[in-house]
Amino acid sequence: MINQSFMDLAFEEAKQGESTWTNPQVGAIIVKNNQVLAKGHHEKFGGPHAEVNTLNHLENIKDAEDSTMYVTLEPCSHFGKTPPCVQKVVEVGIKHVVIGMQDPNPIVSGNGIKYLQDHNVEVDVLNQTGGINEAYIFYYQNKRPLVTVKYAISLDGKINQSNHERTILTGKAAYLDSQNVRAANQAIMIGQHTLEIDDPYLTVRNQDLDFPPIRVVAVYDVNKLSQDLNIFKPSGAKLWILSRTESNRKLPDNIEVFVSDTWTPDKVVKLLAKNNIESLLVEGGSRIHADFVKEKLVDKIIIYQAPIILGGHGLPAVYADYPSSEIKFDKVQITQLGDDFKIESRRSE
Ligand code: AOF
Ligand code: ZN
Repeated sequence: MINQSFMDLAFEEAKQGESTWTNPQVGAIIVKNNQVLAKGHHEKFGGPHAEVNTLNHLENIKDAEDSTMYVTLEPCSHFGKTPPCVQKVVEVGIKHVVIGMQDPNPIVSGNGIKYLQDHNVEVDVLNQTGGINEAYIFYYQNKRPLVTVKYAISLDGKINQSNHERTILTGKAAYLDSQNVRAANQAIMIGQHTLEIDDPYLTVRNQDLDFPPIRVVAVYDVNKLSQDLNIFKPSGAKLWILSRTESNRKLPDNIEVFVSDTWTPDKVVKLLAKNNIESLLVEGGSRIHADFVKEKLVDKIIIYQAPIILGGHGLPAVYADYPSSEIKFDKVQITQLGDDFKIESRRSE
């Protein structure tokens, strides 16, 4: 018998994993005679998997015998940073494993289920994500990071008062939310114009992260950037500079330069995919947005809209020099944040 409320509990456990970086959030519950005997989740990148943590939380490991494990993701079958969880599950005598979803990671996908079945463990797969691991799932299904484009606009759809200045449009609640959006992504990217006009740090300031997002800037020539830019201030966050030239000076350890003749969105996304980066937040400006729209590399949008009309010569959020490139979005969510609105939407399938 399968009890959905136990799987819901496992998803709640999974969400407590705060520092899983490119690893998935995973939660597990051990149930016997309709009683929850133990709960656990994957706590930290590189640390024990949820299944093992849960078994470790049992008062007596013998209680696992003939029990049911509810686990949000297919238990792993590979020797990675830790030994395979399926071996442990079989070894302790669990008789039934209820799985939220098959692991999209090809190293495991289906192999964990097969191993369990081959060892006479009953397996059920519910095909539920619990609303977690959006980027993880996307990355393995599409072999590239999930790209979110994020910007703030006025009521007349502009991101600034003029091309040469930064305009702060939204209030404190939107600012705090945007910090959380940064924290939820593994890389944040801007173009050269935004780098020079806005001079951002691109760091997450409202929380202390074990793995802050990698800051990615696309520029023409790394050697022509002012050393006074905030992005060069000492930081625990990595900085990847995508340049057309090599750097002619030694840079601090947190900075890496990648060289190519052009840095099209496709190339950027491939570089990130090669480095196992599952999510990218593109934060401006309007030309880089246009580049991503042109290549249809926008999977999500997050817009903060402020109750102000700017008029004048400000830029639109997507400033394109091509006739049209339509991308449709759905699953629109609108939240009010102070006086501003947050509009969040996923690209239509
Ligand atoms: C996790 N936590 O609770 C489970 C995972 O890098 P490794 O060796 O820790 O392996 C990561 C892979 O293990 C991950 O992509 C997924 O396929 C599988 N399951 N991973 O980090 C967990 N159950
Ligand atoms: Zn595992």
